[in-house]
Amino acid sequence: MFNLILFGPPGSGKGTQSENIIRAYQLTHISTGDILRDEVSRQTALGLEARKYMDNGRLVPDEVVIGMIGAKISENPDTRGFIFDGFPRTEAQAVALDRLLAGHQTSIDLLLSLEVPEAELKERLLKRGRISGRSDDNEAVIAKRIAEYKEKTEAVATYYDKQSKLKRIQGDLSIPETFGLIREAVDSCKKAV
Ligand code: B4P
Repeated sequence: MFNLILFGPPGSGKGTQSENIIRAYQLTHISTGDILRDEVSRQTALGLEARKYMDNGRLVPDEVVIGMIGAKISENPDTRGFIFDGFPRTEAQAVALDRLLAGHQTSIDLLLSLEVPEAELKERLLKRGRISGRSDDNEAVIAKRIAEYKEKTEAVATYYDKQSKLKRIQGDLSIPETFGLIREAVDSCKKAV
């Protein structure tokens, strides 16, 4: 199995580049943002709870998100590997993910960190907000999401850097150009090819 984390601040292109990676490497995509938005749109109990956090730019509590991930990993025993998009977002989530994967005799191979300047992040998310109407893509919530990222999520990169699994990727190029850099990084990690 080849297991990849796509990491970065809100709007750095995790969802966008995940689509390219899945096509190229046939990995199973697990996006906590997509799962949570699906729960919200179906108005499940979990969704109604999660919405309170998402609409305020805050992270959904660790225990909720970790439970969702454990179920998804168990549902895909024969996969070539997973791409984790938007997870882990706290050090506690990273520790839980390592433990969950160890329970399936596998582990994270690579964390790709998409690096994008803050002004560009804000511009992208405001633009998406105008087109998609996503309720968390407005100026006040975007600022909170970026602050939350700095306070709680950045530490995840350090956690995997200590395991020599971190690779930084320039994320403010065009979508194909950034994907070219991702391909180079994944292909140099021999298990993926
Ligand atoms: P996510 O769904 O993960 O969303 P995101 O971080 O905002 O966006 P992403 O980085 O995927 O950006 P995208 O490709 O779409 O999280 C949403 C919320 O869910 C969080 O705030 C949190 O509340 C909750 N949540 C999710 N996971 C959680 C977890 N593990 N724990 C707790 N809470 C969790 O790109 C954005 C825009 O930029 C798009 O419009 C795209 O077209 C554009 N773009 C992308 N690449 C570009 C490029 N190279 N050039 C120009 N534009 C580009």
